[in-house]
Amino acid sequence: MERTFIMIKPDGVQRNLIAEIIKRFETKGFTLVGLKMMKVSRSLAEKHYEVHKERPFFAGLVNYIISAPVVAMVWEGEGVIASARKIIGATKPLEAEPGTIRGDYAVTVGRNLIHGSDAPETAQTEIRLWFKEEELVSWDPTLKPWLYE
Ligand code: DAT
Ligand code: MG
Repeated sequence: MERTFIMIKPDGVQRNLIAEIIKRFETKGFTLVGLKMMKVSRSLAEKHYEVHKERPFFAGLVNYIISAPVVAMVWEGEGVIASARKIIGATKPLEAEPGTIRGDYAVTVGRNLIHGSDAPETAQTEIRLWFKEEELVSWDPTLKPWLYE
């Protein structure tokens, strides 16, 4: 089963959207295998967004991520990496389709509520960066036969 790293960013926490966001992945049929609320250190934020470190928005992005708590999660399921990206919507919320999280609840790219890994390799790297092995819980949802043939 595939796993992906999802983070509710500080604006999602401050805007009381934690439950609404979690609900979308849960009701879709994905399985929560890791969950923690945390204040992100500058070094973790910089590591997480390392690919963007030469971009002009990097400093603002890091300051935003460390400005208030986040909710870090790992979700599991068939095709969860690409599906979560669709549930999240386009990076620029004004271009995100209605029905997506960013399309429904956000306006600007600098406050786009949520992060989701973009590919299998980044999912693996990000899960390792944010979670210790013992923080991830493998379990067998009783609903599974009703979600998968
Ligand atoms: P995504 O979060 O959809 O994977 P990304 O990986 O391209 O998008 O960028 C990471 C984050 O950086 C994004 O969620 C918000 C911020 N960002 C990206 N492009 C930006 C821009 N042009 N101006 C300001 N912030 C930007
Ligand atoms: Mg990205």
